[in-house]
Amino acid sequence: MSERPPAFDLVVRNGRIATAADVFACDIGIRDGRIAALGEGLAGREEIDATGKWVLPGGIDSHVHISQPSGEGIVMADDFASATRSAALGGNTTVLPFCMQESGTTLRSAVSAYHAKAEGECYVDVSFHLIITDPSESVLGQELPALVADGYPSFKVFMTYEGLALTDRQILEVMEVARQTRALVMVHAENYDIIRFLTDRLEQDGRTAPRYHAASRPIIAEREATSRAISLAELSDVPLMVVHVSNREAMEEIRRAQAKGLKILGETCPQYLVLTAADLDGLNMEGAKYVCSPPPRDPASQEACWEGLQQGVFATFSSDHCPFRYDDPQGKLTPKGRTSFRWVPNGIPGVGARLPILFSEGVVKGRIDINRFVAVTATNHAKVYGLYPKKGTIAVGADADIAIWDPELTRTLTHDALQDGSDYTPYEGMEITGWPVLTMVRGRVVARDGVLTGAKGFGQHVPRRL
Ligand code: DUC
Ligand code: ZN
Ligand code: ZN
Repeated sequence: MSERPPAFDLVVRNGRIATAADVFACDIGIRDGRIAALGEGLAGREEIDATGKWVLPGGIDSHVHISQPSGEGIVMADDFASATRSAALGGNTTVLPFCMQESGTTLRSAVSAYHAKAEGECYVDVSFHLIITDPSESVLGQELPALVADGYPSFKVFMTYEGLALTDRQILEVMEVARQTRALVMVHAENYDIIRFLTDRLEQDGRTAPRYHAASRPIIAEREATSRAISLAELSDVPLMVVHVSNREAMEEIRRAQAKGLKILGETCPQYLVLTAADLDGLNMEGAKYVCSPPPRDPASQEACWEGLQQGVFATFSSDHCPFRYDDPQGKLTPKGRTSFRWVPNGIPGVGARLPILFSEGVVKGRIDINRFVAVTATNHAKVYGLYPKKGTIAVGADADIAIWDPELTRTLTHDALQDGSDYTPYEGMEITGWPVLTMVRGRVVARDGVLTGAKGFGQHVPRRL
């Protein structure tokens, strides 16, 4: 008599599983890239022993920038291969980058261009947001509604930056389309005129070093724009995601809106938990390594961002991965950047470091529990952006997107291990306890023990619906 073949392609055995709600011990049976069973004594053609490890939903990073044009002579450090490679090594199974509309071009052409850049290049799954920089009649009337229907139901608008900032009226027009199409607006909330005014004054005073980037974008500028964006969303009766919140005042604006019953969501990022403006003080141009917006603040702001994560004011914890090389004239050391912080490319890498930092500083140090970790790194991203329950949880029927974590593995964070396209990490030297030792996308192991095992091009685009 022949033996019955194993029921599953792959079984993850003996792990402790955490979702956003529960902790339980069982085996996971995987078939055709999806979770087919949770149970005891499951048998598979292949098996992974997760004894002593956490088995978590793979991380979803819903805020990353990849291959985005960033100004004349500046080149972003990551393409889709290098960014998703680093994402996989850092325990992520899906990332959400942006298709940015460039002035004078259509949104549809931006979407096609980013798909062409990503096609055949990705190690993890990818799903695109849009960035709207020119809300023309045809964008609002035709392109946006069609793109929402095609699976791009979230778009970012900027309240600051030359060539990107929208007026309040334009934001209202975008929000109107979001209401009609049930899409989600994401906002970069900083007051453009405050920043322009302070930047001019600082330059006039000869204060041009990278550290003055932080002085040019004070908390008041973020708080005011956050409050205004929330008012515009309230008027428009739409949900709003305030991304990369850096401090208490902005966080409290969001909390107040939530208490009023408004559907205002918030996001914070590793730089606001573990960096401060003092990191921009480095000698020569070293401070440029930390130039991002909003800038890292102070220890009290870090505490506020932790509180926002602990108390659910922030639904998501993302990297805002926006990488430039440091020692490179097309990166942070662009010749113009030496003349003023105004020209230093704005953004820092973080897609590979996000999860280890939150695990170590959050879970291991007792600031958040494992369920909150899963919620703010995976489940809430899937729910907010329309990927749930296909992604973001461990449940029968979900994609087998899984990260296995060794909660006791202690290592110093170095750029080498992250394998992104940049030449530094702003988190160099942090002592991290708890590392992802295996990342699996749709049942396929894409990273194991710090080694990439996935295939370029295995990552797929995932259309979304809210
Ligand atoms: N905003 C982002 O979301 N990323 C990088 C730069 C910025 O201003
Ligand atoms: Zn932004
Ligand atoms: Zn960003």
